[in-house]
Amino acid sequence: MNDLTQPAVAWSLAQVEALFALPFNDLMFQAQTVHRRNFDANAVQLSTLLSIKTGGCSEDCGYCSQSARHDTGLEREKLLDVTQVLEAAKAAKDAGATRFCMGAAWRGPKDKDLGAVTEMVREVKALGLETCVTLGMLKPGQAEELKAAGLDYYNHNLDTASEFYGQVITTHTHDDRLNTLSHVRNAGIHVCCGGIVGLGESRRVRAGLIMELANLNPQPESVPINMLVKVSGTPMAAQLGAEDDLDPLEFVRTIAVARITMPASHVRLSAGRRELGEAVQALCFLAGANSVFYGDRLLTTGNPDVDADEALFAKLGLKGEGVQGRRCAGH
Ligand code: SAM
Ligand code: DTB
Ligand code: SF4
Repeated sequence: MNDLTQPAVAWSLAQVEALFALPFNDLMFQAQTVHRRNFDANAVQLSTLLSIKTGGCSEDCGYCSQSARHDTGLEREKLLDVTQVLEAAKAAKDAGATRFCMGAAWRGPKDKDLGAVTEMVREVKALGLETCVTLGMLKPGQAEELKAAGLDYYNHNLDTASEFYGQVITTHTHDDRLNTLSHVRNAGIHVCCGGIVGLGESRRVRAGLIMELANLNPQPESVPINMLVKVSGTPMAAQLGAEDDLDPLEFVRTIAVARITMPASHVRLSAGRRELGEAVQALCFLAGANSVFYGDRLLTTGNPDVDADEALFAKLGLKGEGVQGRRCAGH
């Protein structure tokens, strides 16, 4: 078997495509080997999400329930108060989450909104949780304000390969995403950056996405991989039929390739986990996924409830834990 796991200066598309093309068992073996070298193989990091500002987003991301341009029946809400956020954060902590992620449906935060979010970050952090926010594109100086409030992670996904980006989103560009990611990095905030699959993209596009993520320097500390949840009223739900659904084993391959190419990153099973079912999730953990969104809701769509996750973790002998589960030193 070819060892494609050696650190590369930069991953080429051909190398990443070669990983995707491996016989399944060889791919799983390589992914599991890389995983065990870097992490406790039975530990899963638990992040809980809260939508702090729902709906009415100016952007046109073709998969998203929260775009003002799509008629998904979602009610637009204003920014939550800090007391509502703290209540949810306490509940997440009591349930065992170690990171609390707050998401806002914005193209980017206005300065007055950022003030309210920094207060949320301070208060959530004071509970002893890691903090993460996802607020869209940042202007110069905004990442520094978030950092000063104690923000640990900023989530901003590349979502899909640059060649496919314009077929899914037209109101901002792939380069805009890279620009925000560099603001986040330069401010000294950890990067949470992943993507979405199941958009009817080819394997080459999936490989391109993983290559672009793996070639971020440094690599993102967290890599959420979302499986499209078809929300009725979105362009993606209108365009894609059941025949376009991503084969679950191809999703597992995507996780394995992310693990091999980003050996020290937490790879997170994100949207669409409920639809994957237990057996596919178990294969994803074997392929090197070691983080999940934990809690009954994501932003606007459902997630396995906490009881179901506890039962699954018990069956698999997995334990929920934070970054202290890492074996090697680093971020
Ligand atoms: N507005 C911010 C942004 O775009 O960065 C943050 C929130 S946005 C909802 C976060 C991520 O959720 C997107 O980048 C996408 O990967 C994922 N996502 C959104 N809608 C989804 C859906 N219907 N199915 C799967 N993933 C989805
Ligand atoms: C990410 O990559 N996935 C999360 C988080 N980052 C913000 C969001 C998933 C959203 C799924 C669709 C919804 O619930 O609206
Ligand atoms: Fe807005 Fe983010 Fe949804 Fe795009 S993915 S429409 S930017 S909330």
